[in-house]
Amino acid sequence: MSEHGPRTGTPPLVVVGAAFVDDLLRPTRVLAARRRNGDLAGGWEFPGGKVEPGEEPTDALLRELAEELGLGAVRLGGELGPPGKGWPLPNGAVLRIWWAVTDEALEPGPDHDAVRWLGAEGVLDVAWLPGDVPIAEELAGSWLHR
Ligand code: 9L3
Ligand code: MG
Repeated sequence: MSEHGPRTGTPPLVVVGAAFVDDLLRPTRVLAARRRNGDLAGGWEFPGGKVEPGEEPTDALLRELAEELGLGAVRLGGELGPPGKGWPLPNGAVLRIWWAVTDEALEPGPDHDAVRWLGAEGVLDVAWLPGDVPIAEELAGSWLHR
C-alpha cells in the first residue's frame, strides 16, 4: 500500500508558504497572516498555498504571494528545516516553508484580514493553524535571533 493515500500511489499535495523576515542573514521578526475566509478563518499562517501540477514549489510560492499579498518583488532564501521534508498538514498534505524578504508593503489582501510581525518572544502568542505550530516553535526556539 502507498504511504500516501489508499493504494493510489498519489504523491501528497504540497502546500508552500513564506516566512517573511526582517533580515535573511539574521532574522529577528517573522510575519504571520490571519486567514479571512472559510473553516480556518481566524487562524494565523505563513502565507502561501497549494502547488499546482507541474509547478516548481518556489514558483508556486511566488505566484501565491502575488495573488494573496499583491507582491511583485520577493526574494526567497533557503527552505526552513531539512530541504524537501516539510511538515505534515492535518489533511495529509505536506507544508514546505521558505525564508523570504521584500521591500514592498506587507498588508492583508483577499485571503487575510490581518498581518503581524512577531519576535522570538511573541511568535507563539498567536493562534497558528495546527500545521504551522511546529514551525512557529522552531522559530521561537532557535531560528529567530533575539
Ligand atoms: N495551509 C496551512 N498552513 C499554511 C498554508 C499556506 C496553508 N501556512 C493549509 C490550509 C489549507 C491548505 O493548506 O487547508 C491549502 O492552503 P490555501 O491554498 O487555502 O492557502
Ligand atoms: Mg493561501
